[in-house]
Amino acid sequence: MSAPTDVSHQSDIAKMKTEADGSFKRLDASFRNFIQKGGQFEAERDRYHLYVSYACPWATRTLIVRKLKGLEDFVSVSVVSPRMGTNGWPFASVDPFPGADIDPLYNSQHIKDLYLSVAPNYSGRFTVPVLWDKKDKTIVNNESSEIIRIFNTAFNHLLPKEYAEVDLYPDSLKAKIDELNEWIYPNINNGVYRAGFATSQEAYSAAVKQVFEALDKVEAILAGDKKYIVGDQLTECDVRLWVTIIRFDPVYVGHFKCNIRDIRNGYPSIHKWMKDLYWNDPAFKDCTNFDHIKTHYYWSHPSINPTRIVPVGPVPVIEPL
Ligand SMILES: N[C@@H](CCC(=O)N[C@@H](CS)C(=O)NCC(=O)O)C(=O)O
Repeated sequence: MSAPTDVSHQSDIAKMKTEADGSFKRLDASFRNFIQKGGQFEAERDRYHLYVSYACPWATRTLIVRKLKGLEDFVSVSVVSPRMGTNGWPFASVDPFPGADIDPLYNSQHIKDLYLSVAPNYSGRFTVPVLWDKKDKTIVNNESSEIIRIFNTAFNHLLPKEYAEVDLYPDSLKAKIDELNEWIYPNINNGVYRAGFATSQEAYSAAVKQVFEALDKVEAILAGDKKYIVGDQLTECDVRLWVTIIRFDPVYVGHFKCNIRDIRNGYPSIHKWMKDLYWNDPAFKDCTNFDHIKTHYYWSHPSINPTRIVPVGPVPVIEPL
């Protein structure tokens, strides 16, 4: 038997390289199929499985939308351990962290096993979320922005009216949502990573400036007690931004050096919007696990935090309303 191929350059975040100027570039996701009528992947009850980490903002987007759309019986979920090591994300069978699951389908040890079972020559990173098809035993999609669009519409004909009617990307607001996604993603969602993973002062300084300029813009949008970012209803824009904002004070301020201001003291309107969603909508609170969030970042990036010490604060991790 030949020795297994070494994929540690894909699974070990400590081996990840930045660009020549020290900046971090995120690779595009590889599996981009949709669930749709007449296609390979039809909407069916209990056919799909979602592999997530509570720590990961991209995965948490999909968890929140699954709950907002009442898809619990259609899409089952497994949560990995937050301690992402040299083999990437482990299941509880390898690292029984509280709140982590074993892989109920194949008893995989790591997320990478699923990718390699589908595509033995896969050359990308072994990321979560993964939307998995239990019938064809393959990956449907591993790009959260597309998975939330799938969840928004693909199962509507099978859902009770109250859930079918939830529309996070309504026709009337599409143009505005697209416009906001276009700058919120690079400057805030991915901006904090560009600051945190930078390996040169210049790349870091440029990224952190963009993060705070974009937060200033969001603060202006939410000023005057506005409940939602676009129009007067919850949209995917709220979900996509919220997963980054909820991690900001506990993680990004310290670990990713995004410390010009924090949310609780520096952005009153964003802070209120964030707390409203957390305390008033169970889809947000129930999909948030601060222990997984803090442990993941401070433990999993030894090049940024070699001692792996997880800071105690902020206390409380989220303030009351
Ligand atoms: N484009 C992907 C990005 C997902 C992503 O980067 N996930 C991170 C966790 S926050 C991951 O799994 N990283 C593992 C690695 O890079 O080794 C999405 O939005 O779904």
